Amino acid sequence: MSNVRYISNLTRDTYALILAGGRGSRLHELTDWRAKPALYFGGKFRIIDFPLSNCINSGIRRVGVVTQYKSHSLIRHVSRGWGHFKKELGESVEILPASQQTSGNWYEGTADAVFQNIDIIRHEIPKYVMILSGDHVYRMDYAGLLAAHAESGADMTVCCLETPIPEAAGAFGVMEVDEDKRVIGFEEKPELPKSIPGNEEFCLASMGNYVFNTKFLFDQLRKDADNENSDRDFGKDIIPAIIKDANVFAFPFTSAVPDEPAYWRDVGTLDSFFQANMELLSPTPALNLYDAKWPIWTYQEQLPPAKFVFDDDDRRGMAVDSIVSGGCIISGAKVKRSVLFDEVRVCSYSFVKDSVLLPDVVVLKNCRIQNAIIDRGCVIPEGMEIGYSREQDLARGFRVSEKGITLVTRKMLGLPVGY
Ligand code: ADQ
Ligand code: ADP
Repeated sequence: MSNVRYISNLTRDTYALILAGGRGSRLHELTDWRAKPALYFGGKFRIIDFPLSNCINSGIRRVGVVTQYKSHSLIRHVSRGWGHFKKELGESVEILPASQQTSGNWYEGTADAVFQNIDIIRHEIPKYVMILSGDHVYRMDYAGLLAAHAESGADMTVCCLETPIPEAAGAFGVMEVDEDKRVIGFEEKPELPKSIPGNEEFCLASMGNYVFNTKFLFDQLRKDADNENSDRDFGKDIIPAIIKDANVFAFPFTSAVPDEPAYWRDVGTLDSFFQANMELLSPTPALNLYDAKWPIWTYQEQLPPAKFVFDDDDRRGMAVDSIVSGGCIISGAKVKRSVLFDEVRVCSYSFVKDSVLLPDVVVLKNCRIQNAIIDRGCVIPEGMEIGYSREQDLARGFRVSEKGITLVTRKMLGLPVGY
């Protein structure tokens, strides 16, 4: 089965479609002006870089990125960073915005987003279509999934993750499988998920990643398009409708890199976004961005290296237990346990700890910041304290999350909109 030639034929015969149109409403103002897949992550990446890198690292070289909601920065990023593939070599990363294809309408649900691009997929003549969520940070070798799909004789395969029941309730599609991993039940976001027999605290959650035999997929999408009562969604409509008559199998999510833990994070809330960024600061994080075996590719600007300097009063500029990206300058200020994206400036006498600062943030003098997410381009005025008093932060119009993380955006600071 693990015959390399066999697997490379499977990956060559696959067209991957990354669904990247989601709103990410639980991220509040962080996704007011960018789609969730365009959200920054890990010092120099955006979420979309993870599924795209997984495709490339798995040998899948024909990829479509389906966009819809607030797609400007997503499209800019994908075209700058992923636009260099050579069609002549059978490689392409294409952006597929809504309103371009069949009906001229916005995509209704996820199935409609694929349906409206049937002609583009058909043109590629793939044997398999892989539909991937663009909303999650994870490392996955899709070649293993394809091999399992081909071997089981499935019409469709759904990736699944054993998930604690309280986490899955109301949030994920949950499936039941038989001893051969055939899916025999599927409920979209049930309030009371069915547990895994013998493992009562966990259920099998869908990761929103699917492989279909192409013809089977097209047949189901056409059938669904004729059904007036459908929401045109894979989880709500397509999967529950097909499991009785078709061969649908579950594929348990496994690590992309042998000997390293499997990594998957839903960064759908301010707290989980913050937490997943903070985890990267550990000396041995579950997601090792320095691993040359599974590189994460991105678009990066040409920037000078980060700089740490004494200020005029001879105060040392320093950062410890932190990720500091290109173009940053820390002058006479201290940064601790924080993630600083490109071109952040922290000025004299300021102290930043346990925080995520997105690109182009400027922290002026004498600020104290902790437990905060500062959105791109914010200029923090001299002497401002953030994250020290919930009441003070709320009074200033900042958002404070359930777990006490303060979000600051340009708009909240009264800075001009747009960037
Ligand atoms: P949801 O989490 O609700 O459930 P959904 O909003 O359907 O996810 O989005 C799935 C993916 O499609 C995301 O990457 C999103 O960005 C994108 N997307 C959403 N609407 C889109 C549209 N109209 N056009 C283009 N792209 C769009 C799904 C499944 C569940 C499963 C979870 C796993 O329905 O069964 O458990 O994903 O996260
Ligand atoms: P990113 O930081 O993800 O690159 P941008 O800051 O470039 O995102 O914003 C994406 C798009 O949204 C840009 O076209 C920008 O001008 C627009 N935009 C951002 N913030 C606002 C706002 N508050 N009001 C109107 N448009 C905005």
